[in-house]
Amino acid sequence: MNSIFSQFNTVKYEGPTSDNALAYRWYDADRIVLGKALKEHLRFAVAYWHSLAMTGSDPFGGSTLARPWMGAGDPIELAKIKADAAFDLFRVLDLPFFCWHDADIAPNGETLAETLKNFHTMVDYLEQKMSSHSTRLLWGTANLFSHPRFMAGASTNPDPEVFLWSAATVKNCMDATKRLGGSNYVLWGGREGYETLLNTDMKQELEQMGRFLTLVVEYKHKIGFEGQILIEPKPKEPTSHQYDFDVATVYGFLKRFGLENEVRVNIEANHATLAGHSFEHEIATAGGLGILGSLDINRGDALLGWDTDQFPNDLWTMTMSMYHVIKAGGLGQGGCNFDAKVRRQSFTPDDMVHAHVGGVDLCARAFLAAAKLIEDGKYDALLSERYAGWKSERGAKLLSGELSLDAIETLALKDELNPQPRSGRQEAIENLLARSIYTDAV
Ligand code: XLS
Ligand code: CA
Ligand code: CA
Repeated sequence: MNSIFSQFNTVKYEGPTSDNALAYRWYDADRIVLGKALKEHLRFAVAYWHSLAMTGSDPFGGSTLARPWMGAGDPIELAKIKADAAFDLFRVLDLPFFCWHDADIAPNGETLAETLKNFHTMVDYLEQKMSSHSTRLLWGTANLFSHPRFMAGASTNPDPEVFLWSAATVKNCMDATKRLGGSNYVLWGGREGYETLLNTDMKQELEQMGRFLTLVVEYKHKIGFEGQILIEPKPKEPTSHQYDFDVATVYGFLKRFGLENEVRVNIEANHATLAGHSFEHEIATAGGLGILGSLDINRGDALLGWDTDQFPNDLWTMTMSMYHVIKAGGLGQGGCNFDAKVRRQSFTPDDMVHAHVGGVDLCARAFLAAAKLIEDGKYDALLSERYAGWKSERGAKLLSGELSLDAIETLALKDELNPQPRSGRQEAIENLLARSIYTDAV
């Protein structure tokens, strides 16, 4: 079957010295690193919504990416042409996973019943495609934000009819994710937030959101879905205040509804920066709280300050992010999903291939550099030395809870304390990391 990607051979690993623009230089999928193949650590996924459904439009102009499935015709037939192209792109990139929203793979209908019928027709088609391809489903999700009915939110909508519609949709998306062997089910709170508090009962809306998530977790157990349920934090856009602001906020929400052992997070790089954090900060926070689930790989544009979803290109940031992933015990059932889109002017099919090749290589190179840092041990030794006091008998006692505040006062006076400032060694650490990241990664 011909598609816009048929002209491309499968991208192969050719090593760092290759001058073939469409080869992997760093992503040697089967290379064993820290006891496991690189492809099993990273579990790369292609995002259906950006790579197949995105039109190139922005707030100032319409579509620039004219794809064959975007013209006039029978909506299901067009969705099948899109699916054929998707699996052809997966073949070219040779990546192990993909992700979808219901609305990316199937057309909306007039009613809920018709929308669900279209959806299941396309899930059947994807199942058939997957039987002859090696690409698996990393996660499925529901688009509960594009249609006007969701303009005031999905589960947090003031109208319970929208809650009903959304719950029925998520139930069907979870069924489909399970059927297609998905490793995770993601909930991004598209319009779960508010534009103005003047028309918003925040307490009421958070109750609704907690109930919705509890229903999702109960249903996961009811159908025996073995994937993880993931919430994707984002601080703003489209609403000015999104309830799932960042990892720490999500953790507080999960604790409140008793779901902290049931739900993890899918962390997106550009959402981290929109929240005023770094990607590695969000990963380290989730790692520390034991809720790291999966990653959405991309970057923002510091000069624009909105969710530009560009392919990543910063080796330093990605290396430190991978370092914290490894420290958190890895991505487990999660993976690295390219929630990234080509720029508006990059409308040719080869732009799509170049974008993924660069993103894959950047992440693979960063992972290799992070693994090397850990194996080398110098950086970890500097950190251990900085906190060595807490490993002493006195440090351990302070953390154990056996000393009250007044007992600590007695101890402090008895020991005639005289703590001396010590260098934080920031520049020495930066130099150590720079040497390792930019020269030792091969
Ligand atoms: C939007 C989000 C979205 C989620 C899935 O900003 O990144 O694409 O990843 O709904
Ligand atoms: Ca995302
Ligand atoms: Ca985004």
